[in-house]
Amino acid sequence: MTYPGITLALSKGRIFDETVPLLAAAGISPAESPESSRKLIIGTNRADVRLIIVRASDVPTYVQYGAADLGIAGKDVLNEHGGAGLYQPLDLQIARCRMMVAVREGYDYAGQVKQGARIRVATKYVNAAREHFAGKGVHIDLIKLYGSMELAPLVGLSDVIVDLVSTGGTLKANGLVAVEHISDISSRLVVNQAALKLKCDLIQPVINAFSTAVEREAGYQDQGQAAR
Ligand code: PRT
Ligand code: MG
Repeated sequence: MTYPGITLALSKGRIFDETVPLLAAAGISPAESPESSRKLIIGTNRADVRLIIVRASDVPTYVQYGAADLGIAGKDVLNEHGGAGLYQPLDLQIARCRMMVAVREGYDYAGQVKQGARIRVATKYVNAAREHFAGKGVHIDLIKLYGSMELAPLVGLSDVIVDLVSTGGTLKANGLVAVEHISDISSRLVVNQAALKLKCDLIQPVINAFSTAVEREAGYQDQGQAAR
């Protein structure tokens, strides 16, 4: 039952895809892709490292309870989870996007907010939304959704949404516009604190390799900017 090596929790899609190069820097390559395989436990080229594939918002939970030793999760997810029991040693700078407030084109957001009216906010990110509007002194009715937030203002479920934006294509396709930037989001490495002590000889080299890879990538980006 107890696995002697280390278990890393990942979600499939953008986080898995952007983690593969970091794993390669640590000498780890997944035996299969979660897109083509239905397996939830994926082996690697190393007998002492395995991956588990979970929903993005479940990653902190697996690591918190020690079912995974390490995980990779967006700052958005960690903010909603609360981060209890998790050591967060690294900002991996992957799966980057922005947490934004968006409304239907033509909606007078500035006017509504100034009036001090109660606005209805639909979002999956209730902690982030509550903090943001509390900071502005705006009263809100929070409507918790689990996805497709863009629909809510279109069908009269809410006045505004709080959602993640990367290209802006989804907002545009649905006649919505971003009106406020709440925060920049990227993914973090999270580590179970007990596992870090017990399996330090296995976990620390992975943290170090990821850290070096992130610094190298940042260096490339600086060079790219300098050349421009
Ligand atoms: O899909 P599922 O319900 O399982 O969970 P999830 O949506 O949280 O997971 P996933 O795998 O889609 O995203 C994992 C992490 O990637 C998130 O927790 C974020 O930290 C990060 N990330 C980066 C994003 C985006 N970019 C992003 N664009 N997560 C979601 N989106 C969505 C956004 O919610 C919106 O619906 O993409 C749409 C907007 O994209 P653009 O390019 O049209 O602006
Ligand atoms: Mg998604």
